Amino acid sequence: MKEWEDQKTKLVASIHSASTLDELEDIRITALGKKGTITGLMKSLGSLDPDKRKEAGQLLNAIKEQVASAIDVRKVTMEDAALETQLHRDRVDVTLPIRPESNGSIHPITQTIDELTAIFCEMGFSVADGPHIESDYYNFSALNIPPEHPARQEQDTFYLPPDETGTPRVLRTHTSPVQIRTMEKTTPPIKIIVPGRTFRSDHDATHSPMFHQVEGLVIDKTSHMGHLKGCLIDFCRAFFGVDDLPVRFRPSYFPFTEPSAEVDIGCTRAGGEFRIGKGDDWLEILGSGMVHPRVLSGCGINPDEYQGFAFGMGIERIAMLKYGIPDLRPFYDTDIRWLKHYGFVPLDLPTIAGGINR
Ligand code: 2NL
Repeated sequence: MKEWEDQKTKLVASIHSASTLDELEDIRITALGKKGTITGLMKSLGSLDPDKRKEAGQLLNAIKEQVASAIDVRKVTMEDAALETQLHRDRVDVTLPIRPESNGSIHPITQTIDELTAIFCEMGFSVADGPHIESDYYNFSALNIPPEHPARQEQDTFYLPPDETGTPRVLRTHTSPVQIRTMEKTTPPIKIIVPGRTFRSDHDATHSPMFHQVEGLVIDKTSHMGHLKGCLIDFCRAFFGVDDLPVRFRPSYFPFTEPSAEVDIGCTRAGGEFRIGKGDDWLEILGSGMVHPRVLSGCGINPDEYQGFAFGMGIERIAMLKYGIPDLRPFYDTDIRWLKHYGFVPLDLPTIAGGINR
């Protein structure tokens, strides 16, 4: 039995000094394999006296377990070391400049989101996001959109099978559900923008079933229509890079805001030319309004204490206007030639004067 202990000590020492997984496997086979030394000793137990057999059996079992566990421990150590080496070898230094021959580019939607985010963040907004799959409540009811409203119709909305509780689900048709979720869980002041994907069952030359929107929400005790106007005028001028861009507010209607206003910017269409800036014509780019008291109270915010404004716009639309992109459909074609033409140089960091350094 002393021999067995010595044999174990030697085995464990060789396990510790094994330097490859193959070597370790050889040791395992030699000791614990079908024809292994320990397996052999186990087999020979049968020839011992019954009174000695029990004690010897227990000792051999303990030895076998100690050897097996030493192998397991060594194996994990070696695998960890191998992974460490590989991670070190495959390390990528993301701070290196891009290769000059790189022909990747930033998609205009990404660029536009980066630019408008920079503008609103400069004004003190934070960015929020949320799920694409929403309940009917967050997408419609919480926004004071009545059950019979045309926006809820199957022609316009992608309905999904209800969840396990039977709640009807939709692909969000606007990013507003994210603002609802934020109002539910935050005590004002709130000042967020929500850029993201939205979905409507509409597909033609000027509509895509998946498109992008950015919405904004400001809730506090004192924000009023004057703040809404100042905020959106500043945004339009910064985004289009025209200091004296005319901006006009037109009365409108949305179920979730009261009063509501659509926002037009000045442009010219004289002589076949289209240009944003001072001119003889107007172009609609935004919807906005003071958040409806019913929407606030539905989120647990007291409308007698808090108020605020909200707005929304289509990102494809403002990207097309700013960058002179004539057609909506190629946005989603991943056509490398289109991306080369309309894409942006990577690492051309967005600034609030975005687009000028193109
Ligand atoms: C448009 C108009 C708008 C909003 C979106 C909003 C969200 C909440 C509460 C109140 Cl949670 N309003 N969003 C308000 C006015 C207009 O979007 O033309 N979008 C493309």
